[in-house]
Amino acid sequence: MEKDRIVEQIKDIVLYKTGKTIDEVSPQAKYEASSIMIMDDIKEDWAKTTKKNKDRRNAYYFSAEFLIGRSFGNNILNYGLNHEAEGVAEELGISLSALEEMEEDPALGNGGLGRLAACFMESAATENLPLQGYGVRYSQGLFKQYFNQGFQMEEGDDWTALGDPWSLRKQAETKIVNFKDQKVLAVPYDTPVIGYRNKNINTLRLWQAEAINGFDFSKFNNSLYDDSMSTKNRAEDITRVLYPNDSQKAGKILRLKQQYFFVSASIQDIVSKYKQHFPLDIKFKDFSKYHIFQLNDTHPVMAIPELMRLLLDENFLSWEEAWKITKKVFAFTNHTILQEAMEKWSEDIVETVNPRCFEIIKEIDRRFIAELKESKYTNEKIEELRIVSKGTVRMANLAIRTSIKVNGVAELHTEILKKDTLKDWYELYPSKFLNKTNGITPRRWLVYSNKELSNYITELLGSDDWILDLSKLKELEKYLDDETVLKRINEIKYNNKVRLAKYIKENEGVDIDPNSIFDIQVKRLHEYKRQLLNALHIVYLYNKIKSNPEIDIVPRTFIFGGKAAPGYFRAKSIIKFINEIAKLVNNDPIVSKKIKVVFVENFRVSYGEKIYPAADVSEQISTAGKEASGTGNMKFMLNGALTLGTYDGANIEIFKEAGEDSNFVFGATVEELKEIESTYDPEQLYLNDEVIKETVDILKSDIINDNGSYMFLEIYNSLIANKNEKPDAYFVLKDFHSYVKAHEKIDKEYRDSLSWARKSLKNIANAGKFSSDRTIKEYANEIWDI
Ligand code: BZD
Repeated sequence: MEKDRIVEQIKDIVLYKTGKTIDEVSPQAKYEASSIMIMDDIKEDWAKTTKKNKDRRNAYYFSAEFLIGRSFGNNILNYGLNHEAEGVAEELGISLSALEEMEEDPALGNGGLGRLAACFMESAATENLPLQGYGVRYSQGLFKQYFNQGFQMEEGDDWTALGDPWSLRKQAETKIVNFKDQKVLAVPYDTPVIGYRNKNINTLRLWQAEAINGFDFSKFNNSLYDDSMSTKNRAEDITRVLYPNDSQKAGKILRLKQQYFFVSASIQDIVSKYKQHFPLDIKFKDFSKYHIFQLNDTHPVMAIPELMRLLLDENFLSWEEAWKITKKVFAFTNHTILQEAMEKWSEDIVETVNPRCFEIIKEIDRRFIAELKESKYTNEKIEELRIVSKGTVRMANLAIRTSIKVNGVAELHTEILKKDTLKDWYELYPSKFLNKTNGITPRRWLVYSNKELSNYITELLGSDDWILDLSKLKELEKYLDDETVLKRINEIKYNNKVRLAKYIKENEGVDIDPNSIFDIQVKRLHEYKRQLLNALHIVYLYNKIKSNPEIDIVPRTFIFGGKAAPGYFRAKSIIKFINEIAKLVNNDPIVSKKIKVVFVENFRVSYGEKIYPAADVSEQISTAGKEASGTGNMKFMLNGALTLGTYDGANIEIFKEAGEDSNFVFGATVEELKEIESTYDPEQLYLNDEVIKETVDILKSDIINDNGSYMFLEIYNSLIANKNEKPDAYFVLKDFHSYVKAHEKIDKEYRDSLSWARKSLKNIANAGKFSSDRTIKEYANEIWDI
């Protein structure tokens, strides 16, 4: 029997690794052995896929982040071992979920951009598309967050401390990366990306920096211990940490070194494999037939000069020959319109990282300008488009100039790029621009994380085909008026809420009631995402309940999660503010009967897997025009939450698919904001509006306490700064009343549980568009031609 075979194999691995029998070892050892068993099981399919892909055109996803989440449960599901899994675990003397909890989340990404890369990899493997990932193996992932007196604290995340059974070190394929001031080894670690039930297994290759002559023994023997370690440390520093900024350029030389490190190793890897495979093509005439590189934001853009360098200096092509190839093999995705996130490097930093690449960038720029002058472009326009200007290298310009396609990540976002942010570029290259609305993988975000709902969908549709074709969910609409189905939808949601409540009790120590509305905002902390608006609404409710304890409202639990960049003071202040509100509300004997607030610590992929299935309301409340797409919004929708959202990013497409009447739309549109931008005066709103004043004033009161940090006063000032100062760019007060109204509508509509369930089902049924399978097929057909 399959189960017995697996159990025997795992016991064997345990014995080999520890010299002990299964009942003598820790849960960690059982998890490790089980993972190794899976890696062993898949090895032939993995090798086969690698071999098959060698002869094909491949796409390469170049990304500084792959937020893959835990592998164990997902691999069991995708490889089709899930029917045996519970039974196997039992034979090992442990539960399956206890095994799963042994795994650290590889926190190799900040948020949406990194998680998108992971969803794309899974979808491509599932769709049999040859897509390989290339990135960085950070030894310290994104910091772990905990709270001390409500303040965010950070600690290191040594995610491989107990080993990493999901990657294989490929020592023999090590490369050398040259910087101006040092040379380091790039050692690849390969992780399998297993397609759903198709035996197709692509590869995610992450590079780790190591010293060439790691340790200087002569120095050590002369008791110069610190010195002897320094070369080693300086090399390892390059891949030591993931920069925790998700919306601010890092500007540090080490960051550009990281970027150059991984793209140099990747391009070298790909070029050398090409030469092995086609030894006669010394002019690289067919290189562009076999390769297309997707640049995930500007972080991997140094790949462009690096490819030129390899073709010119190491393979002796002429500039014209090299440029012709380079111009055909890159495509670029933009994820933000926030100016402060746009990467611009000072010339001397680029020069210090790699002088030859800097020279090449300048030459690309020089030729580009000559071309523009030729086409009678004005000096002003040319200045806009230049790659190197005023002492800085603009990475987005280099990417757009070189790429065959440039895409935004939701319809609105792409329109803003074309009409506004990248207007001049769109005029120059209209046919380069296209939209690719983001998506999420339904395997991890529904089948794996919400088994009860997933099984029920299969039961209703009579087959599980929908897992590979999410548009089939549309057929669920025939049950919109079926009371039995609607009741079952509510029951499943309730069960998920019970599970989450238990987990929150264990991990945060807070009691929450599964009968209350679970109203959830989980995402990175940022002013544009407006966690502050959510917080102020809670203050508003608090005041209301205080002045009228008998007030009739449906009990609500407000759940927050998300990390602030350690250097982002305002974002950290907002966390402290929410934690203070939580303390105030939860400790008030009357208020806490109606509302509760909890900010969960260390939100990450594995926490998300427990949270999304339990949400009634999904908070997607960014200032219109600021959130490029959002992907959390899609995870909530697929799990049956109703969206409370602005007309922003992919929310707009969610409303379009599921209908505005199944969701709660509020707030000013991009156009409306544009109109009032120059005259907006929040101070007047504050002074002339009793409700707003009373709500905002809590920041100045002694009801809550910022422990002398002045954080709350600083938030207060930022909210009401008038039009002659620096008025709030995120229009929190502007949207406040509209937001309050939308919440009142939620309160009203939740009382009719069948009608709520119908809206929930409507959302599930119309989530098909947001499968990353759809997105990745669009990339494959319209950009990559694979
Ligand atoms: O990318 C996010 C956007 O903010 C979301 O709207 C969008 O849905 C996702 C996926 O397209 N951007 C990021 O997550 N950006 C970063 O994490 C990041 C990381 C390093 C430097 C700059 C930005």
